Amino acid sequence: MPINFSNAKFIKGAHNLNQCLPDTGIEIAVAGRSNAGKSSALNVITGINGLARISKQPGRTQQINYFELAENRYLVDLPGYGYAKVPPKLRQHWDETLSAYFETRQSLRGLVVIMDVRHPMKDLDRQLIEWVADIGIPVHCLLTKSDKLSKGQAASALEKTRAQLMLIEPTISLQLFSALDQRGVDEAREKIEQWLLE
Ligand SMILES: Nc1nc2c(ncn2[C@@H]2O[C@H](COP(=O)(O)OP(=O)(O)OP(=O)(O)O)[C@@H](O)[C@H]2O)c(=O)[nH]1
Ligand SMILES: [Mg+2]
Repeated sequence: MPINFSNAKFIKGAHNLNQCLPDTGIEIAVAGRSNAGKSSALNVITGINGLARISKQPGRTQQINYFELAENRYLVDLPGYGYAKVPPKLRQHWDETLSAYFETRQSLRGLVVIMDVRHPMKDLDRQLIEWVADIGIPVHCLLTKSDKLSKGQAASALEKTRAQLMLIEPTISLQLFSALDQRGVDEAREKIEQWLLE
């Protein structure tokens, strides 16, 4: 039974662990710096324009957002990190909540880390990837906004990042992506589908 990404439906947003969906399904989470292009990637992967915006709250509210793809199969949009204007208390809340999420969530079968191809592997990206890989959660990286670079520049960013990821955990996969020209969308869907059906 292949996954039909265009069935994605926003189910709920959670601010605390006790508001999360019951830990009984199979889910793939998406994380990345604020403004990296997470919402845009989710929209082109599902093919639903505005899907990720549905859950956007006014102000700087951030949430763990659940999108149902099929029975018991979910995409989870995690709060972005690295946004300088987030109040320290809120940042601490998410640091603690997401640590607990990664460490305890049985349903979580893979993490897609979204990075701007022009600035990959910032400190917070690296910390997240090292930590999640250490827990044993599979990681796939999307180097997005690749439309902003020439083919040669993008290829060299890909190889440089691949070498850095190899040193962290050799099983981490990565690819070029663009929400603008939809480069890499099929490859991203394949990875997510493979994890969801494993
Ligand atoms: N050129 C280009 N622009 C992109 C791409 N993906 C996202 N953008 C732009 O980057 C900006 C941020 O995109 P979002 O998808 O909102 O990023 P986000 O990670 O969801 O941001 P937050 O939810 O605020 O953390 C927007 O202006 C997008 O139009 C891409 O592949 N190519
Ligand atoms: Mg967003």
